Amino acid sequence: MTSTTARLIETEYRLGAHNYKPLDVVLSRGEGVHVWDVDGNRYLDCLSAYSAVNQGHCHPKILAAMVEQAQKLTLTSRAFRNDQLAHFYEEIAALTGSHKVLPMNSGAEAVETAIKAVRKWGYEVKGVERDKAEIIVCDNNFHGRTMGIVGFSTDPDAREGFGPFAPGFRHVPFGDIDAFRAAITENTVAFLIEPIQGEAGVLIPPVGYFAGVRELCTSHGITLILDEIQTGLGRTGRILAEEHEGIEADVTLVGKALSGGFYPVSAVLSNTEVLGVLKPGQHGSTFGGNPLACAIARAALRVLTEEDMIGNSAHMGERFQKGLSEIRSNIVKEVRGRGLMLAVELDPAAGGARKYCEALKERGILAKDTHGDTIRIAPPLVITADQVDWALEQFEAVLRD
Ligand code: IF1
Repeated sequence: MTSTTARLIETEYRLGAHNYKPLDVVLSRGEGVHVWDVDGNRYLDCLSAYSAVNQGHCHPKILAAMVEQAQKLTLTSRAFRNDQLAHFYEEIAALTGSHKVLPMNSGAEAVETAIKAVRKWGYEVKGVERDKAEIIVCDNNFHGRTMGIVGFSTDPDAREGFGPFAPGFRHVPFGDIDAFRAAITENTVAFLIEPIQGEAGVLIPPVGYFAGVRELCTSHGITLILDEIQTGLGRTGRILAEEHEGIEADVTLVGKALSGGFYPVSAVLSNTEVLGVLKPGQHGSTFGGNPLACAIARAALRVLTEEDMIGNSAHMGERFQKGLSEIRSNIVKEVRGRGLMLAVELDPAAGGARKYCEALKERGILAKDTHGDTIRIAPPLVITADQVDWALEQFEAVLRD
């Protein structure tokens, strides 16, 4: 480790809150699937900032759109209109088949917005008794870090010491249709769920689970909210992960790659009924829907489709997953995923995934462990076959017997 890296790490440690324990790599440049540290070492990024850089680092067309808009108009507040918002609405609605859009900034803000809207919908449209609305969520969910959201987390690290929390949430095991059916009451207004649980370790539900969930939500008048903030926008090889399940959510949440990693942009996408309950003055955000965010998001969505990153995600994901599954290793318990949302779960006897991520860093791969024994793998969707094959060589070298 050079003195530059050591000095920057020491300063971070001394002055920064310790709410993260990053790998000891100090990055200074990114381009496509690669990032470089301050010492000039190149890495293949297998995290993509938790799927916020699906389009690859510093995509030139998104950068150009950002620079062009930043020189014209960056923020007006929603007290006035701007010439980017309507175009953003049109383009994201067309791409996702949505009828109403509410733009926010962080993913958590989109989640909180959906919770507010669906509760209001429950009282005003469904007729649930005031302050009795219930939202069903899954064990091991991850939807963000705000008070409302960690209040229904089941992860002790995410919620210990932050109480008291808001009521109105019921928990069911992910993938268990009988448990979901049993949790429904007359006060249930929504089911908030990730199509694939990312932070929990890339957990994929049983075949038919979401078809059953969709049917129960429809028959009981329950709003199905799919949190596609991590799974959406090409990550799983489709524009939205719900396509793998052959269903349509009532409300879809997107964020992260909605800006290609250039700017915090998120959005609540819904049918007309749910977002239709919000009237002027009942919800808002200083930066939500600003012209710079909209211009960046428009470019980020355009390159996803123009450069067929979604098709590449499906093809390279299959190649990557097949290669990982063929590694002969006595510490690999399971390889799972869809598209380029992959995970390698190690046997607990291996001593935890972190040290394998450290070993991968030494071989030029940046990957992140989750929940102790799982290495998550999510490179930018622009990865090529040669880069996948090179990455597989590194994973094989680190994981093989
Ligand atoms: C951190 C995790 C991933 C998300 C889903 C909403 C949000 C996220 C499915 C909130 C955000 C981020 C948060 C970031 C690390 C990362 C993460 F490890 F925390 F859990 F991706 F899995 N829904 N996930 O994944 O979006 O408000 O952050 O924009 O907190 O360290 P946000």
